[in-house]
Amino acid sequence: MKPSHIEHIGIAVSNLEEAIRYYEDVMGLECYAIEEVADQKVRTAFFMVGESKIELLESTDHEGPVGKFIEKRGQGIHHIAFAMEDASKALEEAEEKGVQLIDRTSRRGAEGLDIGFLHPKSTFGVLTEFCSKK
Ligand code: CMX
Repeated sequence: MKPSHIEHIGIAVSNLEEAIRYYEDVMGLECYAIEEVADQKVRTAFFMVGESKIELLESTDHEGPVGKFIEKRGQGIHHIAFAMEDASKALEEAEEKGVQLIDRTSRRGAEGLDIGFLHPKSTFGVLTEFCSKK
């Protein structure tokens, strides 16, 4: 298992529109998609930076993962997502190496990608996502 690149960095924000304005006006990036991911209880906005992306995450439910994160820790970097050949297989391999998983198999995430998470308790405090296009 080896990631090809950082697919995206997820950033938890309280107000998606305000954060989009910052990335557009100050950073000069273009928001190319806004998408609600009901399953994850978030609204997302995407910006390309080279071959990686910034994914802004606004919670749609204070009991959802991003709602709870902001309540406990405030806005900020929420997760790092690595592009893998096959997210399900990568999850399986990580588990074999003793990593605690959040998802045992991949599920459908934003942009139609297959995604799955490793638990931050097992990854030095960084919520880690695997993504693949399959
Ligand atoms: N990064 C690092 N640590 C985190 C974290 C994060 N994003 N989210 C929670 N934690 C830590 C908490 O600080 C807490 O630590 P302590 O026990 O030391 O206080 C611990 O994990 C448990 O946190 P919690 O608030 O009780 O939350 P839960 O255990 O209910 O859930 C987690 C935590 C990571 C399992 C859950 O957020 C999850 O399943 N995340 C994966 C899905 C997700 O985040 N989806 C949103 C993004 C979707 C997308 O990209 O489209």
